[in-house]
Parts: sequence; C-alpha cells; structure tokens
Amino acid sequence: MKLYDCSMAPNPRRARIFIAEKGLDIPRHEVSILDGENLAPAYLAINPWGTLPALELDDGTVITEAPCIFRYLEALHPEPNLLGRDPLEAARIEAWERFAEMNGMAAIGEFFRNQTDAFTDRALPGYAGVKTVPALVERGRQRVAFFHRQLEKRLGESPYLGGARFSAADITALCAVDFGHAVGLPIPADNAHTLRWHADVSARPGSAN
Ligand SMILES: N[C@@H](CCC(=O)N[C@@H](CS)C(=O)NCC(=O)O)C(=O)O
Repeated sequence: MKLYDCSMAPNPRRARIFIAEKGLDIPRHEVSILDGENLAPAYLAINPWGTLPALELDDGTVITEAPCIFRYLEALHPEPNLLGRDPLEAARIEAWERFAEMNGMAAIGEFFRNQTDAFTDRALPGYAGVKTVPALVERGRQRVAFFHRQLEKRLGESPYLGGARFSAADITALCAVDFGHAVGLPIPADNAHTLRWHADVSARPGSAN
C-alpha cells in the first residue's frame, strides 16, 4: 500500500492521523499541491479527481476520499474502532464526520482559497481554470462561525463529537479546526468546550501527524 500525501494540506492529514491511530505503517508519497503536481498527468493517472489523499493498494487499485480510506482500513483492521461499534454510534460518528468536512473543512477552504493568490485560477480542489470569487471570503467566514458554534454546542453535551469516545469524527474536525487556525479563523476564545476538546485530541500521539 502507498498513501499519496501532501504534508501541508488538511485532508491528507485526516488519513495520516487515522493510519497512526490504527497503528499502521503505510509508506507515503509526497505530492505538492502548491506546485500543481496534483494536476499534472502523472498524478491524474493515479487519481483523475486530482485530490489528496489517495490510497494505492498493492494491485494498483486506488481509493480516493478520506472517509472511504477510513472505511477500507477499518474493515481490514477493526481495532481500535474509529467508525462506530453499533448502528447508532456509527451513524452519529458519520454525521459529525460529514458535518466537519462540509461545514468545517470546505468552509475554511472557501474562506482561504478565495483570497489566496496561488489559487487565483484554482478556486476548487483538484482542477484548474475556476476563478476565485472574493465575495466568498466573507461567506466562508460566516460558515466557519456556524461550524464553531455547532462544535461548541455538541462538545458541551458530549466529550467527543461521536459520543463518549474518540472517533474518526474527531479526526476530521481536528484537521478542520487546525486548518482554520492556520488561515486566521481560530477557535473563538470563549468556546471553552471546544478548547478543552482540542487540547485533549491534540495530545494524542497520532495528532502529531
Ligand atoms: N473530499 C476529499 C477532499 C480532498 C481535498 O480537497 N484535498 C485537497 C487537499 S486538503 C486537495 O486535494 N487539493 C488539491 C488542489 O487544491 O488542487 C477527501 O475526503 O479526501
């Protein structure tokens, strides 16, 4: 197996943390998004969607999308369980994982990409030719505020996003929150529950990835 990775990007980090939490050692191949290596023919032959992460199996099959990589690895290595032990827990974890991706990761991406010169012609991940829209910077900021409000509410009722224990939902939310911090949208200072959760999940060895 091989993980196509980009060390500065938040979605590949989801896969790296998941792999570390499982105790797996999967070789990585670095692909530079900033240099546009993910849009060049060599990488598009591996993942035509041009995104990272991607997991290549030994027979050449490629799995794209972080949650699908999670699902595949969890089926091969059920412990420690990160995707839920019963139908209700699995549904809760997936709901928060999807929420963190769509309303966290994508919203922060909207805020960041639409104001960043390097992405003028690359407003969306995986392909070129789409122009940035400056008005989306403010919309992204509002979406991220909504994301932080929802995290704070949930983490006031539950130690982790999926429930009583750490899961894939926390991995995706951590990667989104840290991405937000890096681009100027940190956890609001009053969000005590989120700050408590962030310190907890950041201290896990896998989160150093
Ligand atoms: N939904 C995808 C998102 C992948 C994604 O957007 N990755 C970004 C890096 S964080 C990317 O590949 N960007 C390529 C680009 O900006 O051209 C997943 O779950 O893996």
